[in-house]
Amino acid sequence: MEIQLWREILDPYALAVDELVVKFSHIIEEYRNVSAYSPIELVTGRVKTISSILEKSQKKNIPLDNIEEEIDDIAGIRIICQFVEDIYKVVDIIRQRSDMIIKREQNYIEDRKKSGYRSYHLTVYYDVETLKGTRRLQVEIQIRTLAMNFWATIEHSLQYKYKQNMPEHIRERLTSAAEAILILDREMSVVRDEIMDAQNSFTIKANIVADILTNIQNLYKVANKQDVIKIQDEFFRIYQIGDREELEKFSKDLDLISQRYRAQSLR
Ligand code: 0O2
Repeated sequence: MEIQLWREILDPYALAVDELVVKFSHIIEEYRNVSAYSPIELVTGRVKTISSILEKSQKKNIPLDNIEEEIDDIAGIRIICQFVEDIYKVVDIIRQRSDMIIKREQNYIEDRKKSGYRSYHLTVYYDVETLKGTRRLQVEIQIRTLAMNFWATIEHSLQYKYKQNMPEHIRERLTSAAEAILILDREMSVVRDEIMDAQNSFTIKANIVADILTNIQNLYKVANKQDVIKIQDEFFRIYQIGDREELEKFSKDLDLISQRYRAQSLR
């Protein structure tokens, strides 16, 4: 096939990859903007090289006229997460979107490959707008943890180096490394709960502080200025200690004080 024809075929896939990388990166932004933990750590994308497409079509006996239908990873997105739980969260996020229609799901985490490969694969239909109109393309989204990605990247390079002839001792090493990665992901899942607790605690504390500040601001309108300054100093003292329970107690006491002042001002 002529190079120009390949360009015409691959161009819309490049657009799909660019758009999807922006969209998934924006999800990270949305989480960060509300100080929440993002299930997506990193997003990358690539269009399969011509030689890799030809190699796959030869291996799978796919006629060149059918490559777009039968090779579903011409456009590939890779989403890297910190924890296994995040992968399922990302799958849910994708399921709920209207701009990606899931065609196929392959859960190589539950059902890992003989090689030891683990990852969650989604093949989705995604529309791009071109000069010739709307094109519905297939895109493969691979979702995996940092640890799974580390293993897969190394294994992929070794596969490339040795083709079908990977020495047995290297294959064995890779299998035991895959086992170690599995254990690492499980260990990290335990830490994830701790991180979630810390994040929740952070959000709760931020909300208490916001309530206190609103109350103090309102007190300036109805209470004696010297009294409010004393309350404010006490707040700064407790805030510096950083104890959430103390802050909670202070906030409740302040609610009562505010109610009393409000009642007085209504008399
Ligand atoms: P690339 O672009 O070089 O990574 P199927 O349609 O299921 O019959 P297919 O299309 O090969 O067969 O799908 P599969 O098996 O889900 O693999 C798709 C991609 O997953 C591969 O792309 C790899 O990126 C990744 N993958 C699958 N198995 C392995 C594995 O054992 N080790 C590693 N490192 N990656 C794997 P390609 O086609 O290899 O191309």
